[in-house]
Amino acid sequence: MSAPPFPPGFLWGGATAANQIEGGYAAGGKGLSVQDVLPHGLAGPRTAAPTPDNLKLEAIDFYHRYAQDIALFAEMGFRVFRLSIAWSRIFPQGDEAEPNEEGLAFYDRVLDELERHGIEPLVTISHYETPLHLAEAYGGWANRELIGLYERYARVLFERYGSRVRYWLTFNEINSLFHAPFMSGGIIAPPERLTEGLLYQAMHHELVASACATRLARELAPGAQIGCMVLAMPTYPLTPAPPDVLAASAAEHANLVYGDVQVRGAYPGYFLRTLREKGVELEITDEDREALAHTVDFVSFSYYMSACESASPDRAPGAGNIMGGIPNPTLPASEWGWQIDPVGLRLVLNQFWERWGKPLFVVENGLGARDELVEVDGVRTVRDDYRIAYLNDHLVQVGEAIADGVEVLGYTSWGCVDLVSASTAQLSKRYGFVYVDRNDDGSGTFERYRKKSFDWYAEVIRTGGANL
Ligand code: BGP
Repeated sequence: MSAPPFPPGFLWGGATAANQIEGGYAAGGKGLSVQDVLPHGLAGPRTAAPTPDNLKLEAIDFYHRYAQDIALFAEMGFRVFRLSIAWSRIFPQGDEAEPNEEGLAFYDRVLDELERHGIEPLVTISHYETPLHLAEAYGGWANRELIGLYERYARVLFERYGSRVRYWLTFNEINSLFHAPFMSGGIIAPPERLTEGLLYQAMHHELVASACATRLARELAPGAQIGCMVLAMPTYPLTPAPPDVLAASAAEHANLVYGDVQVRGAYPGYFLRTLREKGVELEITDEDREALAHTVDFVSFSYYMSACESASPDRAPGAGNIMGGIPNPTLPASEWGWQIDPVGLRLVLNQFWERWGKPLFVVENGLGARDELVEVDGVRTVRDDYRIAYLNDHLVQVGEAIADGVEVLGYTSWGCVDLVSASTAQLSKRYGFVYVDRNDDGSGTFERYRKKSFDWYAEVIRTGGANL
């Protein structure tokens, strides 16, 4: 057998987001974020104030247990850990003049702990965590003022952590805005104003804000590498009929436009045509155009599934997570209907590399499943062979893409410790190598247990992928 294709400096690790792990929703001066009023995830509705059934309020208590979790990641040999900074810990309302020192100090401690274990941080600046006040008082990202407020927040982060964090992501899954306007963009608008035009304008504001942060990083944190982050979902034509191929290509364009702007610095022609046809006129200032020219250093993405598209007017309704899409009849699916397609990951890596020529980072991938805690020789564990199989098959395809010549910086498996699911807001949809004793009804001890996949992943990292 030939040597595994993963380069020696490959960044193996795991990924999380503040609202899904931290808890401590009101601790240390933290303000509310949109997540604190979303007890049911994507299914909605949002509540007027935090309610006890919202598992994110305590999540898995990483806020108090981060040292224990990071030690477990170190035990697996992680070289990188993806975390997000909760915007409302730093600016509780989002629009204060000065940041909250207690919030900043918390991330100092987390970074200290990572440093102690030689784990590189990968920081998402905004992961579905818009401060609630910015949603309620400003209407979220539909309001141009958020660009300046985000820039102020990013400035504080670069000044405080710029010398110790090399890899930054500006917005998690920036292309989810149309599919989850409130969770993704804090957008609140009366139904008659919640139009496509408004969402395109919000998208533009996020793209400008992302570019402004990149420009700022060049000045304040010259060693920093700034990445965009998109939800990648390759879309295949449902049949080989050219209209279906065209429909699939249009669905892909709707996602690729974000990377096109963040990598190339301007809106592509196909997108301008879409706007014209929809009668949408974006407000784009000269300053916006200048800002957009500040493009990213690398492209990161989440990958869970692929989907199909068809030109047929009676196309089946969407299934799956945020993006929907027609299920692929040739593929198996997870319990939540997410189509399992390891080869799609190789395809997407090649597509992004050929399109943008920037180093790529797989910053989310994994299998959500219901795990059963069992006792083996007096030790509590989960026999999650299904998860091992999923991750193994996907990592094999990452290896294939590297062998194809694609530059891949690293791989962070999603939810390396069990966390609250974004779409269901429950804990029973688990992704981790580490089981957390917490249940959907809020019961549990918060104890951590190593699953079978824990030892498997440690071995993947130790051998540089030779055991795949
Ligand atoms: C992505 C999000 C994550 C995450 C993941 C898994 O869309 O960036 O926050 O949760 O999907 O989704 P879920 O938790 O819904 O299973």
